[in-house]
Amino acid sequence: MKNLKQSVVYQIYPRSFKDSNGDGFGDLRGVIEKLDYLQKLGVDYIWLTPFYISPQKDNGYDIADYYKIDPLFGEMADFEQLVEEARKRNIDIMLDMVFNHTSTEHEWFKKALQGEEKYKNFYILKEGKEGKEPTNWVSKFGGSAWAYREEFQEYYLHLFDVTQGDLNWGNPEVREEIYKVVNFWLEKGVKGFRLDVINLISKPEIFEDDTVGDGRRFYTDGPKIHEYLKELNENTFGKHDDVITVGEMSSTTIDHCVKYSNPEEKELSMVFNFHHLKVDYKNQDKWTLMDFDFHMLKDIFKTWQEGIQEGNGWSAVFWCNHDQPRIVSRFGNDTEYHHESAKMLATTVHMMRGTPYIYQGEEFGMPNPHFNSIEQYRDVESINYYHILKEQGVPEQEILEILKSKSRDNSRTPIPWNDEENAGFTTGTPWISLGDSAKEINVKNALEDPNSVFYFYQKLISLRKQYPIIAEGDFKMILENHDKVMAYTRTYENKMLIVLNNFYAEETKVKLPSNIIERVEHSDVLIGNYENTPSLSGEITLKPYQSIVYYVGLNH
Ligand code: TEU
Repeated sequence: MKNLKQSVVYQIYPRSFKDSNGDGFGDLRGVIEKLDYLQKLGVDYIWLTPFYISPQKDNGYDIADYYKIDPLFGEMADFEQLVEEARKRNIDIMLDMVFNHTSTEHEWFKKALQGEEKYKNFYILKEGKEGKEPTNWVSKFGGSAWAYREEFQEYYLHLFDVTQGDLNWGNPEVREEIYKVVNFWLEKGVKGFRLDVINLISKPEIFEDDTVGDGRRFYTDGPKIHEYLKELNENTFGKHDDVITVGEMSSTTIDHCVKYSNPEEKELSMVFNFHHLKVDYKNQDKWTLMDFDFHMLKDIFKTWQEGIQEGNGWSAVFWCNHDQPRIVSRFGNDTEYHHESAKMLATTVHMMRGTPYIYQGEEFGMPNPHFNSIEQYRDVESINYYHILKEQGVPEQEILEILKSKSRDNSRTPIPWNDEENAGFTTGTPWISLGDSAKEINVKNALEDPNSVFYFYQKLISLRKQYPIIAEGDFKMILENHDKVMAYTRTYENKMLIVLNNFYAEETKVKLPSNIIERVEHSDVLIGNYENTPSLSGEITLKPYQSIVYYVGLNH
């Protein structure tokens, strides 16, 4: 059985990973083709984002049939072969389960529209208030969270797109259906689940206007969330001791996350939170341009790393996923210090307490694509906000700049495998353009260069397996007031890791706390992103984007 704390998960967005049949969309057979590459990297699990039958309004997060594979991605035999081939390489499969909502093309929703009471009760339908929406809640993708349907003579709730109707978890029949889905995939040999926006499933008893916000405080970590998760666990994955789970937690709190992920609670194995990825939002609004606030980033990591540890919970640690811009373009430097900053960012997260997640392309430092026209975008959220910002009178050029740094499509461009036509992703026309760097920053080049970002990730992954301190050590933030360096220690038995990361393109000095230096008996450099690394001393000069991990034996 795999040790969760020593494992690393690799996220695949199949439609952009590798196309095997020339239709321009990546698919499951494409994933099978690249398993040797993933084995070389050394990952333990692959998380596949949704490939089930879907109208693809939200690229598969709008599921119309939980049991079948969308022809875009292949068929069940392909999936079964993928499980088997991955297993041969000691890689297990984690599936993405979207249970907060279904597509409005799901047969439950269709039956509800036809007036079947049983299925109307699968969704959240409410009467309007004085000819308007039942509440003023705002959809995460813009506009009202309610849509009126003539057939219902009522509004239904959709926290996301209008084609994604929220399920009514208060209805035990809905919960039973969900358990069936999870158990179906468990029988196929799946060893992990990523649960999409799972902390939004428990809606309040009473629906009321939010006079201070967009409504999220009423349904985020809602009243019965822990009860629902315990019941889900007990009826599905909890019956298997080799299955891991991760909950995607939107706008959550530490106290809830401890409860979600403390093994004693029997809910989930670990949790994602997104607070560290909002440090470049002006007034918490994503659709603005702002440099990231480094002190805020440090504060958030300190609070979360130390807080979850105290409550005996477990985190999924990460920078990238299919909803986030590429990290090297965001908090790093995708020009002059591309390699250095990609490696530094990798070190920052992989040495933390938690299970690291790598998003496809991150392992060779893939940057944002730098799109220049609205026609290049495909994402429903980006296109909605393009129109919302237009209506607000924001000039076209400014909107394009915002999208260029904030759009979810930044992470959704095809993986460049080599420097051939379409970077070897497809022999057809890719569903979304390749990034502008594909000729230089691609898998082929990364594999040919022994100093590449790829081999650095490979090393980080293997260190985690060799050194228990990386998996088990206590976390403590140090040098909290330093303006350029994120520094922390991990301690385990009589050993310590000292992790130093310069987040800026200038040289900088750090003075290590004397109470640490006094305890050093001997020290080695575990990993660093420059050829020459200074040995450990009270004062160290870090080069631009330099990161160093010291492995220290303590004298007491
Ligand atoms: O994302 C949840 C979520 O909260 C994101 O939509 C996030 O708020 C947004 O991307 C930031 O701008 C999950 C999936 O990861 C996402 O792809 C889906 O669109 C969404 O749920 C709905 O299922």
